[in-house]
Amino acid sequence: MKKALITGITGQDGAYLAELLLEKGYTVHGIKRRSSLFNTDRVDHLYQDPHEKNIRFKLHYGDLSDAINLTRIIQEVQPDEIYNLGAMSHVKVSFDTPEYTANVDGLGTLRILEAVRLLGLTEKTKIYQASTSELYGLVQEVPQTEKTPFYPRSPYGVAKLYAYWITVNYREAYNMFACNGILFNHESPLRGETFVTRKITRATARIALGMQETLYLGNLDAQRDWGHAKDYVEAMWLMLQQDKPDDYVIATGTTTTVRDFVIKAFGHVGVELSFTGKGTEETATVVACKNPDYNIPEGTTVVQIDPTYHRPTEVDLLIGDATKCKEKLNWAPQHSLDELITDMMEADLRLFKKEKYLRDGGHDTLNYHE
Ligand code: NDP
Ligand code: GDR
Repeated sequence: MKKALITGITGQDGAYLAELLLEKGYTVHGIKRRSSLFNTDRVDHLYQDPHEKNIRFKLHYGDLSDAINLTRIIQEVQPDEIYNLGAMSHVKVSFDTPEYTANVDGLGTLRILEAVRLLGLTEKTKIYQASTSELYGLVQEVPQTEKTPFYPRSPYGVAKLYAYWITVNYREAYNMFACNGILFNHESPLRGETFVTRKITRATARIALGMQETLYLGNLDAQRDWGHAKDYVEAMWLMLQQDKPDDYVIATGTTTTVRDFVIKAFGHVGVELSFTGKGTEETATVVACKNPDYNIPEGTTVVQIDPTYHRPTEVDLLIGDATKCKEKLNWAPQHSLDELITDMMEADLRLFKKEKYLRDGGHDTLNYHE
């Protein structure tokens, strides 16, 4: 039975990957951070009581900024595969916390590689590094391939650039099985609430249900190659099942603006939008509401721009060419963008219908101060 260690197991990808590996018969170990509130919502359904026999899912307290802790966990677990998914993963927030982001996203990767090397596990342990299309940054070439030059545009992108190259370097210097998956944006109902897709699907559901009036966004012109996280974790696993370590782009090959994502999300609840105005004056108003379950009057402004969400330097256009991955790993995305949006919208509608039901019945919040 293979053993996997996942950093970032409490995040979107960590949760889907843990499910996939358990299905494949792995024992899964994950690193979670100590937090003053529970932070394991996404993997609670996988939890096993540590008092049971033959535990196949185990969480360890740890942090990518703590080399001693990482080394101890790796020594204890002796993993066949490490998936380094842990990161401060929000591009805009990385401008506010650049040093922390460099430490966790950049040096965190070094700590994992160095622990494996010092523990003498280079022959045994394969490593997956969560690299990103943010490495491409300023557009040099479209679509982007494994050979497109990097030009990151945020402290997050720069930290991930270090992580990318240190992974390549350890592979070449110490003959380690270490791979970079250069993953383009991937989303799901488990996506963090402050990433743009989830922010849009949550707000659309809440506006449709009469729980929110306005969705405030930043740059509507940004174009992203959005896939489904469920498909992308499969590609991570495939990379570590090959005879030789390598780096791969994982993408759908189609790109969409943030504005069009908004139009599609509102379309899901039968609401047709019209965008007017330019720059920070741009707004979206309701032209028609065709679903009798939702009652948003024509002419209601539902989207406005808030410059707070603009980034000091932006990545304008991402579109990936995953030909290498298709040819070598026989991988292709299974979900279209419309299917992804349906999945996310349905999940958020369910979530907020439940919240509205509780709120209308006066049972919505637990107030600890009463
Ligand atoms: P999430 O933000 O959902 O999850 C990040 C995970 O990292 C969480 O489990 C988080 O813990 C953990 N983490 C954060 N800081 C630390 C730390 N200091 N030490 C240990 N763990 C930490 O990200 P995703 O699941 O979306 O992404 C997974 C990885 O893939 C990330 O490295 C991301 O940068 C990268 N990536 C993501 C893409 C995407 O579109 N989703 C595309 C390309 C790359 P906690 O739950 O406690 O916050
Ligand atoms: P990104 O994802 O920066 O591509 O990084 P995000 O969803 O945050 O932004 C995508 C694009 O939407 C624009 N945008 C907004 N973004 C957010 N978050 N909030 C807004 O209100 C908003 N309005 C417009 C952004 O400017 C941007 O152009 C994600 C993360 O998962 C990274 O960890 C990962 O490496 C990359 O995807 C690939």
